[in-house]
Amino acid sequence: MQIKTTKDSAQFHLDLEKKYGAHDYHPLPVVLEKGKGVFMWDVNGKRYYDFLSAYSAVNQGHCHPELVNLIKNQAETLTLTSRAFHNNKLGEYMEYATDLFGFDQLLPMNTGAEGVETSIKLSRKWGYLKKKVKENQAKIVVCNNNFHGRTTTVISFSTDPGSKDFFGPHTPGFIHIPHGDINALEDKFKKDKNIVAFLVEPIQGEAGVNVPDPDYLKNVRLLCSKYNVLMIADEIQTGLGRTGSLLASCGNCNCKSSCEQQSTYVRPDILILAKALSGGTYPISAVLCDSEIMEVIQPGQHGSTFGGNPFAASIAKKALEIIIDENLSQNARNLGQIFRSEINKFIETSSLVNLVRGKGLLNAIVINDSPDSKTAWNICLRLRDNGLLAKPTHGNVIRFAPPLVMTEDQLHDCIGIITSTINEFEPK
Ligand code: IF1
Repeated sequence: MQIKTTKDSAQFHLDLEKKYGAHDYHPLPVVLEKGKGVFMWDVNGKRYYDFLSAYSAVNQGHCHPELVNLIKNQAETLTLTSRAFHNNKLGEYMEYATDLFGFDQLLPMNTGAEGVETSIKLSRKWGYLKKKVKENQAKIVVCNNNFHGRTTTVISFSTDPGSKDFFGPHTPGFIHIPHGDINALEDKFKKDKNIVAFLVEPIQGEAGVNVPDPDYLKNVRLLCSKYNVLMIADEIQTGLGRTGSLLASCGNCNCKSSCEQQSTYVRPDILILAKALSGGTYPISAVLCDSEIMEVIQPGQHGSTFGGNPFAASIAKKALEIIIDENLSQNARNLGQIFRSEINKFIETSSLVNLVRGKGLLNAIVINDSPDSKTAWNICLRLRDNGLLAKPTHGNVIRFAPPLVMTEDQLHDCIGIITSTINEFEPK
């Protein structure tokens, strides 16, 4: 006789997902039920530090009380009108966000991939109407090992076979260069006058937290201006305080913290935000640029059912205010420096960890094992048992990205869990 699992058992939920759900993920075996701040609890009441933040969507911490209260109020007031009509939240959000990041206008969408698609459409049409590129000849430069989402045009320029293969025919018009290679970028700009944009993650997250040279983005900015190419910064994962400043690239952001990047201010032509733009409560993305670019989209030429709804607009404005009011960029910078410093000390005596890299609270460690080994995965399973949730990116890289509201004491607690867990795997 099959023993009936109760609804509060993890296995009950795992079985349902396995039977009724697409198998498009390979999650760590843990079933979560509650989140608050830096913590999540599973269905058995076990508490975990969240060291992934839903891939940097929960920068403000789980269920931030100000967001929860706002959501409760707005949910019983007005959630969706469609853009067929105006609503009383969108304009104030747009004003706040364009002032904060220093751009003329904002186009509201929902997912990050939609934001990236929007930036591609804007760049192509700007190329045709303003740069006078011959129609259907526009090219966009992208980086190897990029991750910009999973829609068919976006995966068309992925270099990851798992994301791209068997989803063709792929959208043409993309040129690949190595991330961080400024000479390769200029080489392409010199050779192809049909290039209208360069789409870049300031730090490549999924590729394993690849941090370019400090002056890379500044040089990208100079080249894009020199060759009349739009610089598109995909800050969906690196933005909103994650890397220790409001944005990893753009400096014109009125951030109140003494941003260490003051000297390397870079302002892209198009800025894409998502994830923490809602504090992890709702899919919200935004594309910001100046009017000279935004005006190529005229009424009826782009949009979405939920883009700019009053529920999302009110959430996004509050989510941004929390980042500024709670000085989360500064906290991320301070705690990130402590994290890398402590892990570097640990590395001195570890044979398993090669290096730690990152900026702010977007970090990763590289495990000294082959990329196809199970070591990183097994370490994450033990981290789970020891009360901390993280997940490998590609192969032997483990990404560490806690909510930016973490305290220094909590960080030291987590560092202790991470180092003691890795020690369990050190050769005896
Ligand atoms: C998954 C990865 C991270 C992003 C950047 C655009 C998007 C993302 C820089 C698209 C989304 C998410 C997608 C999610 C897991 C996660 C992820 F592992 F897939 F690659 F963070 F690194 N630009 N990243 O990081 O935004 O459409 O998802 O809202 O698909 O598994 P989205």
